[in-house]
Amino acid sequence: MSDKDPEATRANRPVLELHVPEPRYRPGDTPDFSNLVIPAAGSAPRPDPSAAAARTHPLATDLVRVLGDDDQAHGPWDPKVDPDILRKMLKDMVTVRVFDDRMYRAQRQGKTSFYMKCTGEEAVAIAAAAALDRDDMHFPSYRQQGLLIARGYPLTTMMCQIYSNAGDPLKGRQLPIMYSDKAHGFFSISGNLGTQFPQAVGWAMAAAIKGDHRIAMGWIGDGATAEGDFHSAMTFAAVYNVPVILAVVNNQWAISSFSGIAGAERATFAQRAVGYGIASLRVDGNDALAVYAAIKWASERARANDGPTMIEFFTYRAEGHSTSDDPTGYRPASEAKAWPLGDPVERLKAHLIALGEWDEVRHSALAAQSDVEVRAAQKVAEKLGILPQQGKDNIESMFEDVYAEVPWHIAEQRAAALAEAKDK
Ligand SMILES: Cc1ncc(C[n+]2csc(CCOP(=O)(O)OP(=O)(O)O)c2C)c(N)n1
Ligand SMILES: [Mg+2]
Repeated sequence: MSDKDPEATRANRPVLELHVPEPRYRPGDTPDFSNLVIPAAGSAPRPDPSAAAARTHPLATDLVRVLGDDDQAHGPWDPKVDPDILRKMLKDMVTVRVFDDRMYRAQRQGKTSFYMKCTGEEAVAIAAAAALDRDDMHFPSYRQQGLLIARGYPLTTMMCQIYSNAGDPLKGRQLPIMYSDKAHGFFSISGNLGTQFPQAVGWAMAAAIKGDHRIAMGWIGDGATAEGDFHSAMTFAAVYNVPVILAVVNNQWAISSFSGIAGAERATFAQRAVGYGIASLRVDGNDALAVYAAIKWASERARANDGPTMIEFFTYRAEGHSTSDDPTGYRPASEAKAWPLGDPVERLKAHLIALGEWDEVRHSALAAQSDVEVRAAQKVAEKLGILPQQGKDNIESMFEDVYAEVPWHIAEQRAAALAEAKDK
C-alpha cells in the first residue's frame, strides 16, 4: 500500500464533467445543413433480403435514396412501382396534408382540444401503407395518420374521434388523434411512448406461434428510442428472429429536444440495430420510393423467416410538435425550409411529372378533390358534434366496455356518479 496522500496523486486528473448536447442552431440563427452527409440517389447497395444481418450493417450509416435531383429513380433500390400506385400515394399524401391543415384549424377554432400534424413526414406512413399487405398490423405513434387515410378509413370517423362526438367509435376515451381500428390494421395508439415496439414484437411473435402469415410493424420517434422499451423489444426481436419491422422516424426533434438528446451525436439510430445483430437500414424518409423499397425489402425478409429489420427514416418535423407547441421558441423558423432532403409531396409529384405520368393541371385537380373530400367529411362530423359541446349526459358509458361483469366497487361508483348527475 502506498502511503502517499490519495488527494495529491489525483491532483493532475481533469475535473469530471458531463456533456449536455445542444442543437447547432437556435432561434435567430441561420441554419446550415451542409455538414450532413447525403449520398447520391442510387449509390447505396441493396443486399438480398435473405442476407445475414451483418451484410446490411454498412447501410446503418449510409442513406438509401432513390429519387435524385433530376427527379428520376436511381439504383438497385428503385422499386419500379407502377405509376398508378405512385399516383395513389401522391393523392394520399396530399389528402393527409389537407386533413392536417383542416384539423389544425379546427383546434384553433376551439372545436377540439388537441391536434398533431405530420407535415414533412407524409411519405413515411403513406409508402408503408402501400408496401405492406392490407392485413399486416401497424403499431403506430401519433404521427402515422397517413396509414389510416391510405387504407381507406373514413375521414369522417377520424374527425369524430378528434371531436370526441357521438360518431367517435372510442366514445371519447382516447385523447384526440389517438385512433384505433383493428379492421384497418391500426393498433390503438398509446400515449406512452416506446410501447409500440414491444407491442409490435409481441404481436408478431403471437402471429408466428399461431402459424399466421401476417407481420407487424412498430413505429416510434427518435426521442422515444431513449425509452427502455426500445431495448427490450430489440432483444426479443433478435433472440426469437421475430417477423417484425421496427421503424424509427427520426424527424430531428422530440418536442423541444433535438435528436442529440436521444443519442444522435454518437451514432445513427439505425446503428443501434448492429449491437443486437438485427438487419438495419437508414433511409431518406422524404423519398417515397426509398421508403417503399426499404419496407418491401424488410417485409420480404420477415415473411421468409429471415428476421426482423430496424429502419431509421431520416426526415424533418416541418411544423410544431402539436397544437400545444410553438417551435419558434427553440429552433430557427427557417429550419424546415433549409432541410436538404426537400418536401416529400413535391418530390413525388416532380418524379411523376418527370416520368410523363403527371402534370400541373392534374395536380391542381387532385388537390381540389382532396380539399372537397376533407371539407365534406368535416361537415358530416361536425353535425355529430364538436368537443366543447360534449356534456356529461352519458356518464354511464364511462363504466362500459371494460369488465364483462362489473365488479361491485365499480357498480357502486357508477350508482354514485349517476345519483350526483341527477341532483345537478
Ligand atoms: C413514456 C413517455 N414519456 C414522455 C412522454 C411525453 N411526450 C409526448 S411526445 C414526446 C416527444 C416524442 O418525440 P419523438 O419520439 O421524437 O416523436 P415525434 O413527436 O418527433 O414524432 C414526449 C416527450 C410520453 N408521452 N410518454
Ligand atoms: Mg422526433
